[in-house]
Amino acid sequence: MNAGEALSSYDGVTIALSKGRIFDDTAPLLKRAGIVPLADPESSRQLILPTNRPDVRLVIVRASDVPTYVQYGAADIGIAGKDVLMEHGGGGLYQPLDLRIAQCRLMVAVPRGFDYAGAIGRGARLRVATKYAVTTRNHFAEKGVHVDLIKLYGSMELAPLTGLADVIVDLVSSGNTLKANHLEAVEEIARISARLVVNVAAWKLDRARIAPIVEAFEAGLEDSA
Ligand code: PRT
Ligand code: MG
Repeated sequence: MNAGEALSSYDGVTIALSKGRIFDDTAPLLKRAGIVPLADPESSRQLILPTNRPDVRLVIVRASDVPTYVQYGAADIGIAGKDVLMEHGGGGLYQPLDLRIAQCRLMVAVPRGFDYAGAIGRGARLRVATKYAVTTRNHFAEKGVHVDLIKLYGSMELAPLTGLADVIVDLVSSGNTLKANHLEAVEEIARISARLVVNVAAWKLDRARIAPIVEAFEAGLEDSA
């Protein structure tokens, strides 16, 4: 058996999550669930992290790749922001728990002083820069507002400052990033927090293996509520 086969034939539970704020906020929940990673994803180059429990391992992926790993069953469970799940569409995913971590809001923001309501009232066509193309398109379609969507992969705040776009759609928590870039939030699209997601097929066909982990997370949430 080669190393790849050995890894893909793992018969414990695989949890996919991203490093950074999702891992930082999930670590205490994992601990309350009795799961302690044996390496720190910030300093380790390992992408598969063993835990104190031989039947549980973590895989470290990009935040926006978490739903994909779980959808295709490469991970049984994932932790992802609602922003990422809305953009992915949620196919193949069961979403049993709101973990209430990594909270923020998905907002429309404009340069300070830009008359957003006026522009919409006049039926102006807005240029909107965002990494949330699907969610943004849906939001403005529901409002009946015509937009030209400009897909970016980061630093949305720069787009209005350089004339790339009129408005942006981005996550806001403290509001400091908007303020530092002379932007202001004008509309909330969604309240965001991280969710625990489960591969739908694994949940139906292999619940005895998965449910104890989901229940341990749930119990940890109740303890802290
Ligand atoms: O970095 P990578 O491209 O791999 O992915 P990512 O940027 O999506 O990952 P990461 O780790 O930055 O964010 C993971 C998840 O954390 C997101 O999907 C959200 O669900 C959640 N989250 C919560 C946030 C924030 N709060 C947040 N404030 N993600 C990003 N931000 C950014 C925001 O985009 C903006 O640039 O922080 C800035 C605003 O913060 P304030 O405090 O200045 O308002
Ligand atoms: Mg990031």
